[in-house]
Amino acid sequence: MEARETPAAETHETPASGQAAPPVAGHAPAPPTLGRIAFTSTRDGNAEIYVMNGDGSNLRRLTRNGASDEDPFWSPDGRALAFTSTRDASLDVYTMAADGSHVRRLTRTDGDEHSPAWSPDRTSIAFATDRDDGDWEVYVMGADGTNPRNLTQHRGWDDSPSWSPDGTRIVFVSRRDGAAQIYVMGADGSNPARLTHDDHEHALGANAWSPDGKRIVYVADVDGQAEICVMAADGTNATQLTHGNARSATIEVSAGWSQDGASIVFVSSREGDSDIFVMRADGSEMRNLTFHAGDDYAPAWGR
Ligand SMILES: [Ca+2]
Ligand SMILES: [Ca+2]
Ligand SMILES: [Ca+2]
Repeated sequence: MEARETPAAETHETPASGQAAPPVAGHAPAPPTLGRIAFTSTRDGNAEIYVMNGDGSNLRRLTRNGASDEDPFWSPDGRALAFTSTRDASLDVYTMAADGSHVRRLTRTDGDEHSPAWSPDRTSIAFATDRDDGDWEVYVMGADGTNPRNLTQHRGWDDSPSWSPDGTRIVFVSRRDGAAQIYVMGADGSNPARLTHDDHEHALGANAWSPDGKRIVYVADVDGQAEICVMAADGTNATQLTHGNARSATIEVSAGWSQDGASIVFVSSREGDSDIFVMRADGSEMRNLTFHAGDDYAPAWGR
């Protein structure tokens, strides 16, 4: 496992990014509670989108629909959310204002669309779809749904796009070489390159570029358990952040960054059911924000 090649102690002393929050001896501060976290929960009977403050307070429900509403992703200015819904039959990408109003459907296909990711300049939304022939591809379209383009055009499962903060590159997950691995390509689909080189499965829907552009958080299968890992954006310095217990084959299933890059939000079943957790970017100070028996998943941290 690549993530274990770098001793944790060494990593803490010389973080790959130079940006990791330094641990404070004695009294480590609580994780910053900046911004808002949107997520999906089944707590009210079916999958709906909720938003809460970064400390778990001020929970609000944004969708009320008998269909599944999932996969929220903040617009860069925090005023809107992209999400997916089955309300019109197949999975499609929608947008809504941050208060749940002004819902707009962006895709109209018989195939499925998921994992919408708003570009840093707010003009585009990348997503994954099987609309063509059932083979998943990463697409990009205008933020109004116009001009969809296939960026990957490769046999094999391509999924989970995440933009670099400067908008020039997209990191994604692909099974084109066998087990799911992390790849990066230009925002126009050019020059795809593989970042991870191990035989472990890497979770789909889990990778995210850090706000400073220097790191990528992702989920890797480590000895049968899904764990949160970070690596430098060039694929080096892989470091495993979580170390789940043996109760479940899957512990951590997705991850993203706070806007300031100091914290990571992720989904874990380490306390039984699926909940939203936050921790500092070095893996310390883990906290459960949802504490609800329903399934809570697909977090996105916005301003
Ligand atoms: Ca569709
Ligand atoms: Ca493909
Ligand atoms: Ca829960």
